[in-house]
Amino acid sequence: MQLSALLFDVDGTLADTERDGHRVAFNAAFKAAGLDWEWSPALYGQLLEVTGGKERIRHYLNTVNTDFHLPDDGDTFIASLHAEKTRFYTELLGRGEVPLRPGVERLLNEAREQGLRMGIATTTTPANVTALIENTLGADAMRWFEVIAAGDIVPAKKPAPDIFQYAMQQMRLVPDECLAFEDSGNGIRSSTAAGLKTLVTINGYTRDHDFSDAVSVLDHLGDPGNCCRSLAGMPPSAGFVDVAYCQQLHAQS
Ligand code: XBP
Ligand code: MG
Repeated sequence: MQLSALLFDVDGTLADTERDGHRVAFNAAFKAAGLDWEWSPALYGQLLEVTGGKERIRHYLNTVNTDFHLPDDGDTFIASLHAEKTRFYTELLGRGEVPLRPGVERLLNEAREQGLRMGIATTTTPANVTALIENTLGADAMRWFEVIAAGDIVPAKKPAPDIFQYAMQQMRLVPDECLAFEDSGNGIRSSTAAGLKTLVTINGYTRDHDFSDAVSVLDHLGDPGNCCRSLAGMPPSAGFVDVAYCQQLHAQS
C-alpha cells in the first residue's frame, strides 16, 4: 500500500513542550491553588512515565507526595487543578513561549503540497493542541489535520494504542497507509501496538527510551542547512526528513 497519511504525536514531537511548557503550567496551577508542590525538571522527567496530566497528578500523589490527604472528591479536586493548569499552559503558548521543533513546519507544508493527509494523535488536552497549532502556524493550520485525536476522547491513554486507532478510524485509514511520528517510549508503544511504522525524534527527556521498534530514530526532523543526526535506521539522504524519506521508510518491510 502507498503512504497516504502522516499521524503526529504532539508533545515532544511537534514541539518540545514538556520541561518549559507543561511543567511550568503545572507548577503555576499548584501555586495558584496554595499548594507547596513544585515539580523540578528532574522530578517531572520521572512523572512523565505516566501520560495524561490528571493521571500524572494522581501518580505524583500516589508515589511521591504520599503524605498529602486528597479530599473525598479526589477526582474533582484533580480535575479542577488540571483545568487551571491547562489555562496557564494555553496562556503560555499564547505568548509564543514554545516554538515548533526543527523541520516540523517545513514537513507539514511539504506533505500538504504533495497531497499527504495528516492527523494528530496525542495524550494532551485538545485545547492545548489548538493553542500550539494556532500560535505557531496560524488559525488556518487546524484545518491541515483531518482529526485531532486528543486526551480523554479514548478510554485508555498511551502506551495503549487507542488514540492512534481512533485517529485512523476517523480518517478511514489502515495502518499500512500511514507513518507515525513520536518522541517517547509510551508513544512508540502506542503507535506500534496500533500497527504503525513509527519515526522517532528524541528529546532531552526521552533520549534513553527504548526505540528498537522505530523505523528511524533522529535527533530532530532537520531542515536544509540544519541536518538531523540519524541514531538508528536508514538516515535521510537529504539530511532532513522530507516526503520522499517518509515514503522510503513506509516502503520498508
Ligand atoms: C504528552 C502527555 C500529556 C502532556 C500534558 O502527550 O502525556 O499528558 O504531558 O498534557 P503526547 P495534559 O506526547 O501524547 O502529545 O496535561 O493536557 O495531559
Ligand atoms: Mg509525545
